[in-house]
Amino acid sequence: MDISSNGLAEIVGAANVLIGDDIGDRYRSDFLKKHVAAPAVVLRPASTQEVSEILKLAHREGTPVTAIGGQTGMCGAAMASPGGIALSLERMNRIEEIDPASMTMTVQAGCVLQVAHEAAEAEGVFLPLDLGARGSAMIGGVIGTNAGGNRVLRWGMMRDMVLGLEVVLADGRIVSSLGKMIKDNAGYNWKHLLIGSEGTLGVVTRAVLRLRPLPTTHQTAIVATESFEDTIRLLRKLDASLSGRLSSFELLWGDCYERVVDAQLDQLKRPVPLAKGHGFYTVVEAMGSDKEGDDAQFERALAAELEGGLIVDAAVANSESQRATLWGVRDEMHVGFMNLMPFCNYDVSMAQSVMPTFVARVREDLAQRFPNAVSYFYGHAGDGNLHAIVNPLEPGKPLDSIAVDRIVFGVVRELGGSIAAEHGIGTLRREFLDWTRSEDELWMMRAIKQALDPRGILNPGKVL
Ligand code: LAC
Ligand code: ZN
Repeated sequence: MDISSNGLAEIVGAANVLIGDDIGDRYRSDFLKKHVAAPAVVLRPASTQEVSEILKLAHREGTPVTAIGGQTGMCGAAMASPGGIALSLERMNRIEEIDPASMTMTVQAGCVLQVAHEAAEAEGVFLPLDLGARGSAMIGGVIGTNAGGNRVLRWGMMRDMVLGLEVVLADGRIVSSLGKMIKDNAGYNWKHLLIGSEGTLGVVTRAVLRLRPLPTTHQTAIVATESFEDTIRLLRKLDASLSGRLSSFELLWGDCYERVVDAQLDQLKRPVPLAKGHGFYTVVEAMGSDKEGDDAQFERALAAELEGGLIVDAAVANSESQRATLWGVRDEMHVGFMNLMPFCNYDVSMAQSVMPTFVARVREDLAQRFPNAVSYFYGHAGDGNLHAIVNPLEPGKPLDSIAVDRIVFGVVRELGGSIAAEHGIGTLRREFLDWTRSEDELWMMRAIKQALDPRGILNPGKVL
């Protein structure tokens, strides 16, 4: 597109049209730094109206547009097309309203998740969705990927928190449905179609989010179990004995835990919170509002399982700094895997009952094809969502990620799981979408895409 003469500067102001060297790295890559985007221009609109004007223009000219936020995605969905527009929502970062009576907050898409957390908390209310990238991920991106994170077990994924949504469609049409209702069954729920569509069906500009009572207590522990079956038994028992207060259940396979805590001790001087050598380690957290009762309930629940033998070792956080240490094991796992880079990483889901089969089968199949391969498993076991890190360790050869994908997704498919639990499809998983979705499902997706974006300008090449 001809950037100088097409009126973009009139829409967003010259200072918000970035070209050439002014396009910083932040607009060119995402969390994994696997992808490099080369947009012709970065535009930073300040309002929904400006987004609409940009899309009208792009639609007329057939220019690709990729909405971008905090760039913490992991599948390349926010990598703008070469020669296209990167539409950064960063200036649309306002919290427009917090309505404690209705338990909602209305935010613009460029608001950083942690800023939304803190604003809600300041009003005595709670936005439950949380993830490691909270300090940079923006609400629009979190909605675009339907992000999950560490508290899905109790409060659900992002889609469970979006009550109202405003989007700009490919032709510039603004569709605004910023209601505050939990229940709204008037016709097709287009909102849920847009959530998780990775910028391919519309650009999210504002949302009404559902809030919850702010927990005033939290209890955090790391517990060891010997078998996967025991771990899931523990999950079910704690869910019941903590009266629904169980908020996180983050599992690490024993060898994964060892690798991470060794590296964290070495590099971050973080003490190892629980002795190594057990089969499984889980960061468990409960949240509540009963200052006297909650700690006691948590300790009773853990003590019962220690006594009963389900838990074989445990460390309970007695202070905020101990809590941070325990969560550090999980939130900063990458420290343990730096020297395995580049590696393949996965976010798959399946029934919890087949998870041990999944791990065993992946390891077997990997060993056959790549005799030196290493694989580590962890994840949101409470949600049936596992992460895997795999390096085939073929010195001197480039990473054969497609071969590893085939192995991992082959097992996922056999076990009836999903190849993309929470990170989305982007470009990284696109070739495998039909391993997890039927022809008819794909037909339906294409029909929707065609109807909403007939010229194919919205984030082309992503998802489908
Ligand atoms: C996690 C991210 C990678 O759970 O989804 O650590
Ligand atoms: Zn995750």
